[in-house]
Amino acid sequence: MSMGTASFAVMAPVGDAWLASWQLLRGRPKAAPNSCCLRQLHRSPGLAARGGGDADGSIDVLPTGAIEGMRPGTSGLRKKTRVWAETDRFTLNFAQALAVGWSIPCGVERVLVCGDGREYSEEALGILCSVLAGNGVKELLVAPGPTTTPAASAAVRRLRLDGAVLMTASHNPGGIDGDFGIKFNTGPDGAPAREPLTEAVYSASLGLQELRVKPTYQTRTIDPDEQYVAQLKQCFDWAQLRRALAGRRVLVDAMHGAAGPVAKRLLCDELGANEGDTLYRCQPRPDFGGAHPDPNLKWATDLALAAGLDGRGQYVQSPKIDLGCALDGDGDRNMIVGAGCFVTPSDSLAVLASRAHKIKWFRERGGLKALARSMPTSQAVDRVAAKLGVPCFETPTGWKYFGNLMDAYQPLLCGEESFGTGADHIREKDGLFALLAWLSVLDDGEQVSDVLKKHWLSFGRDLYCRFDFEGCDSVKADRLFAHLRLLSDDQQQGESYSISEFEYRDPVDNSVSSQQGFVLTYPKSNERAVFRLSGTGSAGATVRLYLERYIPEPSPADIDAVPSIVLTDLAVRAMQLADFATFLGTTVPDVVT
Ligand code: G16
Repeated sequence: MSMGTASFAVMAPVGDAWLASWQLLRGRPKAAPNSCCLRQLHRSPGLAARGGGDADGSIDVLPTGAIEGMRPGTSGLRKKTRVWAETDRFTLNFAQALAVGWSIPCGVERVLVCGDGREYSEEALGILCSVLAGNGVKELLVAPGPTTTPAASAAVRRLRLDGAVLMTASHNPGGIDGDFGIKFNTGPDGAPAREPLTEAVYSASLGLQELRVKPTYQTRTIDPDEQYVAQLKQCFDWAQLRRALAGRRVLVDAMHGAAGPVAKRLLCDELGANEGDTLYRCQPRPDFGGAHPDPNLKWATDLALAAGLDGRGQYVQSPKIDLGCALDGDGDRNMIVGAGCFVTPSDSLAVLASRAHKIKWFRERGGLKALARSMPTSQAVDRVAAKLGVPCFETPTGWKYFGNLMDAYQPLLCGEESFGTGADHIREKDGLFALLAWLSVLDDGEQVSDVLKKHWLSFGRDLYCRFDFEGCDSVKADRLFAHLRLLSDDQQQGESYSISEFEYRDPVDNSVSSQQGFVLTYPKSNERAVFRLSGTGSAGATVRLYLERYIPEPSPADIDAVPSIVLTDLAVRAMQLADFATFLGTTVPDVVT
């Protein structure tokens, strides 16, 4: 990723190799560059500038054809890095489809292009900038280094940009054998593109006939982290945070993702925490140090152990920290742990909601106006909403569904079981926001485990966990969901369960999103299981099974229960009903969180 700081440098910061490759293509050979752009272009049979281009001759118009497989998933298009880097014209085509689907020629003029710094980002940055410029983007803004998704959203909003293109596959592993992705956010709201736009990009990818590429273009370097820190200063009381940090052992694991530098800036430079004690894996690396940058008990094992926990969240040793937070590759996900306890993302949301009055962003704006969670997230937050007398919305999985609610109900707090927490201060989930929110709601000397216990005793406990079945055959996974659809159509009166497919009507714009997973409910035992196909994988299918049991008046044993253990019987019933053994050939999950 670029380290340039000059304003309006001629050429993108990664532009030398790119320029050289284009010069080669245009018959002006320079030293042979070893760039992926060059590889992509030279492997394209018959791909040569048609000549003509735009009126001043600075844009090359090149023939191309459709490439399959460019439908964005839950959050952008994610593929194996090798697909982006080695498939003929893949990145070029997607960049062009993005430009066409987004109608860049009609007013998308100022665009931020940045990312989490994973492998292939430099090459992709060059390609994206040249295609965006070739399609009419007038001002290309780039970041001085790896950038988190929340910082990009903050920058778009505060600088009133027309959008951002983010090079990230979020929590997916990086490296040449890992994943790369591109997502895009609209401006000036800074929100992830909604379905109509992602579908427009997909259909543009299917009809593509030409690439419009500007081999020389200008970029301006801005610092999204500066915008982000300024935004967080509006959300939190800095003096309160300094006190909370000073009295606790806090550890942040950025998993070698983009959040490390901004975590240091916030916690150490701004709030006075000691760097050596507070920061772990906070230097960004293109391959995340070979680790899987997914903040959960399976992958953030060192942080869990520092909190005294094993990979199932069971107490195994004396804790060395009072509060810990792991962040994913692009810094939007978070996992919170306390001394000897793991906080499920669903409980984290519910606790923050019940103590929102302690957080400046909500307190100074008249208190929470609404809460929201994705459908598979536990219903713990619904109980807080009922007590506060505010609406609680249940959306499909995907942060983009919160955008309209954030505009309509301010201030709003929302979250997802997939380690996402956030508010209407930006339009992305925000890992460091979650950490600062936890620091704000803890009373002096209060431990995270005390907070959880008090919460459960007052609202009841939603025991909750998720089973993931990874690398499934897509055809078999589709059959499993067809079977669930049949079950939901055919169910008989009087059965002890009900099963239905989730559909969402956006209360603000009335748009409908169908086929968003199946909900299996056992009303008598206050249990729920949700089946859903992941939308963030890059190969095969991942089937998710979400399990929840509500205990209105938890006993001491319920308070101490480890959800992944006590929900086993519910998991067995749900897997039997859906017939995992036949359709997936297994009932043993790959990951339990
Ligand atoms: C993305 C979205 C989240 C969503 C998650 C679901 O997360 O931004 O809003 O909850 O995907 O993932 P899946 O479809 O695999 O269950 P991220 O952090 O990967 O961008």
